[in-house]
Amino acid sequence: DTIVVATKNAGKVREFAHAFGKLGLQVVSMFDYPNLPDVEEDGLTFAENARKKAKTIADALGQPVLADDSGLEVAALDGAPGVYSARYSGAGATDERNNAKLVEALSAAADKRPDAKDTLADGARLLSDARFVCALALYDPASGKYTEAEGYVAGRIIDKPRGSGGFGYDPLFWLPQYGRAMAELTTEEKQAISHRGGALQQLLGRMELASNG
Ligand code: ITT
Repeated sequence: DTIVVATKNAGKVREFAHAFGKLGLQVVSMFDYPNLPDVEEDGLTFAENARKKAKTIADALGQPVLADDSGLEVAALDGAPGVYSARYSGAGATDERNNAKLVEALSAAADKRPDAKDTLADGARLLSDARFVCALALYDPASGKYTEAEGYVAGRIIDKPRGSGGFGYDPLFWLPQYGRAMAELTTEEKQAISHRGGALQQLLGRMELASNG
């Protein structure tokens, strides 16, 4: 059996493939459907964007589709980059450029904030509290119904990248309770604590409830 995930993000595909693989489901992503339209992510919330991605692709394919809209909310930046996380560094944004921009934006004002005084053993500065948010939406064109879930994980932004796992802002996302950055976790470990893992767990519960009537 397969599940279609409306994403072109290779990091997300890897995480969904890992999670759904355990359930015996194979993930099909937008890399397998290169001719489908790009969905304009103009929603004001993660949930809105997730619903739009799921519905657009599900209507095009005529089958249920799961979508993920996610991002980073940084306290010292009043919640930015938020829904703009993927495009934070502008046109041609890459994970590297987004990370560089984040450290630059936070370093400038860091000296003035009491929460930016702490350092790790390697000298990295803790620049701000932050959280990852993940909104999942599964849309079934046959019923016209959405199943939705949201997950969060709290951490702190560091000014020097650590680790080579994960994707996106993971090398800059410090998890105080684990003493590691998100990019220093295996896919399995990340799944157990991440915004995406939490949202997926909740979604699976809601899907079971739905299929049980
Ligand atoms: P799709 O819309 O095709 O799924 P995208 O990369 O554009 O791919 P989003 O619009 O949801 O996805 O943007 C999410 C951005 O937030 C992503 O580019 C990352 O930079 C960041 N992000 C989301 N989840 C993350 C995670 O688990 N670890 C690190 N960064 C994450």
